[in-house]
Amino acid sequence: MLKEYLAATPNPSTEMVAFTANLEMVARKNPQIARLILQELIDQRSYLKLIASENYSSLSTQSAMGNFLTDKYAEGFVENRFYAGCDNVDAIERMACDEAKKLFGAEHAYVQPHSGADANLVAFLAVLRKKIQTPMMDELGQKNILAISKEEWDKIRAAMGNQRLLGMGLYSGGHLTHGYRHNVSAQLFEVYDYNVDEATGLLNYEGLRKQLHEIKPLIFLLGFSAYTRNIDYALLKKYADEVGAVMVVDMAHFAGLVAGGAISGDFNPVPHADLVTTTTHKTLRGPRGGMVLCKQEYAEYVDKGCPHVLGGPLPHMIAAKAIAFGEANTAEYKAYAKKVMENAKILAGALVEKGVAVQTGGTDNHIVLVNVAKLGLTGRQGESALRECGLTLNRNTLPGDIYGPWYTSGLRFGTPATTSLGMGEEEMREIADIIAATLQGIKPALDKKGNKSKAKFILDEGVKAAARERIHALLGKFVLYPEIDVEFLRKHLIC
Ligand code: DSN
Repeated sequence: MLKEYLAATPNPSTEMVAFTANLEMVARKNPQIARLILQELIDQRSYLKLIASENYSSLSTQSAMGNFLTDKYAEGFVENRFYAGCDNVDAIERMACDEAKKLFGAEHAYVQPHSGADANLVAFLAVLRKKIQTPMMDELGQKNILAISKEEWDKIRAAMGNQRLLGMGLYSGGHLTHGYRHNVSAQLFEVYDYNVDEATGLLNYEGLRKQLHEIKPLIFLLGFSAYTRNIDYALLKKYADEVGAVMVVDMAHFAGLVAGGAISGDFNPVPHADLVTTTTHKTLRGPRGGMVLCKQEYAEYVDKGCPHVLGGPLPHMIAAKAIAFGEANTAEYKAYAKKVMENAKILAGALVEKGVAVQTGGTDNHIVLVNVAKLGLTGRQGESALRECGLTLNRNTLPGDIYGPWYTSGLRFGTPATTSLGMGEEEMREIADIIAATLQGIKPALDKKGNKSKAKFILDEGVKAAARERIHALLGKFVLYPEIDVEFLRKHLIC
């Protein structure tokens, strides 16, 4: 393929050469995988990405993660490895940590977590270890956390005393790793949750303060997967200090907005929280992975994430994180972060104008939450119908959800990916119009007894065709990775 491309192209682009060579090498070993990689690009170009937690990383970031760094074991931490020959990985990891500290103004950064869930575990274990170093914990420290039996957990709990965690409830927008009963966080801690007001969808700060005083948690966990308003971390840190709680903020969703300065001051958790966890691939637009930022007093505990919690670090992913952090520390990225937020506000406002019920009436970040139960639909019906129309997004539970976590009452939209493509106000209004027309053009299907289905729906064919055409036109103007000539690759991909 590469030879044909070079022969046919007077001015070949580096990106196309690299991608073609890469795909050709994959195709030599497994053409089906090569085809699926290409198909993923075709799909991502064909559907409008409104998943709030997804984005498009740069091709430079992707190149940094696809190489022989993957072959190196480097358990431990910079200059304290359990393997020989880690000089290059040390340099890469040091660089990634420095870039992260610079980007977020953090005292300390740990870039090894493989995901946001891992980052949360590293933070939780760091708090536990710093607070209470017990012989029991040391003994179990090397054991896979999932292999610790219930009896052992009970002993650890008894030895450690206060192990309460206060986190945001799942229906209010909290994440599974914030104490959901089927997640290991619920086994590590005695979990309590706080919730938003069902009528307003907002956090109640005085209520939270009261709960903090009643529960006196070891960890006060903030952050969310689905909440659309700014949170005053400066104020909540004062409340946490009143009861001696360690404040941990999971900023996975909005890290990119913090990095770009679009979320700042009291709403930026980094200067206020004891520890901050994040993913690196959502608004931050880096490779798939996680990270912990913390105050210096937690550094030595956090840096022991591997081997305490994590498997061996992934040096290729750490290299890609360093590239992405550098990309985020630019004026261009600052403008991007601001635009992500502006676009979300425009999208929310335009949906409201069209009679769609937007939770809290709008947004302060990149997320827009819509209540489709008010249109007589489930989130599942809305999600599937919109996908048929060419929009990808996900259903989401809402406070007091009448349909539960599988069907849900809500839809979650996000603007990070469309903004990466370069879309702005005009496109947000067009997207809102398509969403509203689609949601208003669906009816739940009826079963034989006349009961409304929670999954099946009837979508007007005319509405669907019109929506698809409009999405196609939008995506034709904002092409993902325009340097990649998909038609050429499809034609030449050897099967
Ligand atoms: N998948 C992420 C989200 O969508 O919020 C969190 O796990």
